[in-house]
Amino acid sequence: MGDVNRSSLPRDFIWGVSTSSYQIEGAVQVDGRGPSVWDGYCRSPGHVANGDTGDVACDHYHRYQEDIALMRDLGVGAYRFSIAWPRVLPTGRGQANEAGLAFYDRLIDGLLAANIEPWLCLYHWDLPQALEDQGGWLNRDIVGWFGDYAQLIATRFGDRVGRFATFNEPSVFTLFGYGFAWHPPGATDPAGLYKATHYVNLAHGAGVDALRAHAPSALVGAIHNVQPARAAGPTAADEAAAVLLDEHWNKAFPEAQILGHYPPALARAIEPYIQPGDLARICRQPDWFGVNHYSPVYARADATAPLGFAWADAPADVPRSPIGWQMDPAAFRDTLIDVHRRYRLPIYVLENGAGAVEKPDAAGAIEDHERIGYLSTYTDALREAVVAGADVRGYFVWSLLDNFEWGAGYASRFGLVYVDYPTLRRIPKASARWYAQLIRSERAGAAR
Ligand code: IFM
Repeated sequence: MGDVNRSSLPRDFIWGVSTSSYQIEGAVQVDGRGPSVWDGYCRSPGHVANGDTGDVACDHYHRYQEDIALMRDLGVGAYRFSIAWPRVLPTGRGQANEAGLAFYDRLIDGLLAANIEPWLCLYHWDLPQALEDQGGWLNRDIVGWFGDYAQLIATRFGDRVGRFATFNEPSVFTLFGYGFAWHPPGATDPAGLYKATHYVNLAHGAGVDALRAHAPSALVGAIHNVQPARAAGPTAADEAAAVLLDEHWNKAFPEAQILGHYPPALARAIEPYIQPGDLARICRQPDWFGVNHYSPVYARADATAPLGFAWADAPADVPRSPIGWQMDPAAFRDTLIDVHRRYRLPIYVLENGAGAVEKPDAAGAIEDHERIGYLSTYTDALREAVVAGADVRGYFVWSLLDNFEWGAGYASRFGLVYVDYPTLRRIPKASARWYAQLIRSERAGAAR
């Protein structure tokens, strides 16, 4: 798509960074936080590389001021983080934990003082274990529990937070948790997957209602992973598998939440769990659409697989990031254009970035030129999407800091800032300097 210059972006375009609670906070037993499903899952052998846990992570709970200072140095206009549900409601419902809420007060106030807009996500996968013990996402009562939690958060922080998201990547934690056994609760249970999908969608609807009722001036959305779902091979069976993956990965949540229906195969699978009025409860016009995007995903036919398709790797000859994820900026551009055409909402890219296995060089620096290359080509692709008409209004790098990368533990690093885990020292990488420079020049361009 040729030459696209910086001025293609809207004047008030937001440049930000993202993180999530379990991946950075640590302090899992501090100030009354209750256990989350990830605390137990990490302790169960074989689930997380190297036996890593989020017990300490980046110790952001105690070092949030230093992390805000890092964001100020980057010059970001916004920071997307998530609340740890078990930190504010240790058993998931009932009595709130004042110390946990006070931590987020301090974080939000610190961000505002640094002129950084807080974007608050209610759920980035750390379900309170006490709720999992009552069935978790397989118990329809969780819809009400989530609504109550959303009310608590909106009431407490709605005076200072203008952007709320209900869920981050709902298709990842449901598909990996109930379809592929890669996340808690570690099941391969198609019926569970379809039930959980529907109850998460209902919880989204309840969450939007609570946020709008108790934080009426806030703008509310959800954050979806959206990637082209491709066939691993040229057969019709693989093509059909890719269509199924597309429904599960890209459409299970936004179609129900924004268009009011499930895509065809999922509609049949979820039908037993749908009660009259459910789709109306789920379908709430959001104020914006959050896109998380890294690379395309692949499926191949497998008649023996519980979901009728198997996860597949990208073709061997594609360009890859240092941790082996396909790099395909054109797919990012096309995804943004598709999301725009399909949902007609303001789009914010709330995650994009590259993972690597890194350590400082002899001079103590992290010269992450491959990440800079990734970010540079992907932000160029974003500009192309805007020129093609996509209403993209912000871009947030995943992630501010290296952090706990779920099943990969601490081995995969996505941060603009390196974390030396033994000492918890933060070292901005070359990509942090690159991003700060990009933001400065974009701001200067917008001011002209
Ligand atoms: O670290 C994750 C994040 O929690 C959700 N989106 C993808 C990131 C990289 O794997």
